[in-house]
Amino acid sequence: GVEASTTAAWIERHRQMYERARHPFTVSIRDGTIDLSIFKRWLSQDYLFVREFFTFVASVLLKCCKQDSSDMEIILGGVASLSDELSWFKNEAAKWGIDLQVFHRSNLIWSTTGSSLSNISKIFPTIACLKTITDISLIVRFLQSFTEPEISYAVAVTTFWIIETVYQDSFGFCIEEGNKTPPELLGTCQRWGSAEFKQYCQSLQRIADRSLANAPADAVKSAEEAFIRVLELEIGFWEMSPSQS
Ligand code: HMH
Repeated sequence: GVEASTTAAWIERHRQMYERARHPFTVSIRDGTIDLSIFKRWLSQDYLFVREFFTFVASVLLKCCKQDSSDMEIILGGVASLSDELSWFKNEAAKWGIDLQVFHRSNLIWSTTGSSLSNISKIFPTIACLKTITDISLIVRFLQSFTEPEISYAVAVTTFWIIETVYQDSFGFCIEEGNKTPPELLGTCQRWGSAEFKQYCQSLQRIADRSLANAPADAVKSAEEAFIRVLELEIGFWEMSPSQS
């Protein structure tokens, strides 16, 4: 039947913030003024993010199995697309001459030892690297809190939907009519801006709306808070890649 979309209403209610998530960084890709060194930095940061994002997506899959296995195919499709994304990052990094391992090793030590910043800086004196890792840990820790079993499927899947949608919206804009996106960045924009990725995001949105329609009021409230927090964190993530060098 035709039901009002809760998530569409949230986009309207928080439109200003939603639009800010289409950040000057991606706008600078679209208008062709992007500094390639900044693009490369974003690429290594996002690679780290995606590695951590797996844990979150796995937890959504687990909640889905327990609650509503009819969504299984869509969520599994998300896992498959992430797996594809990791290989894509490795290829892309090689193309740009980026050493992903440096970032990855630093991140590993950071997350497994929970060391203090001063300890880490003794091991990895590269400030840029350090900053990246602390910034990423904000969004990663936020996502980790959603893997707890007490967090309902409705809240987790809504969070999943908005995370994917921010990228879909931002990179989709870079390949819309009138773009001056540099040809060497079109592949990146296609990855999240394609019609296929858009359909996947729309499937996630339908799942989120249906789950929210059946969720208790406090879960709906938590999901809206998570929605806002994701937008803030995504904006923060783009801020790591300033549009001006
Ligand atoms: C920070 N948000 C961030 N990275 C991504 N790759 C996505 C969303 C979409 O998968």
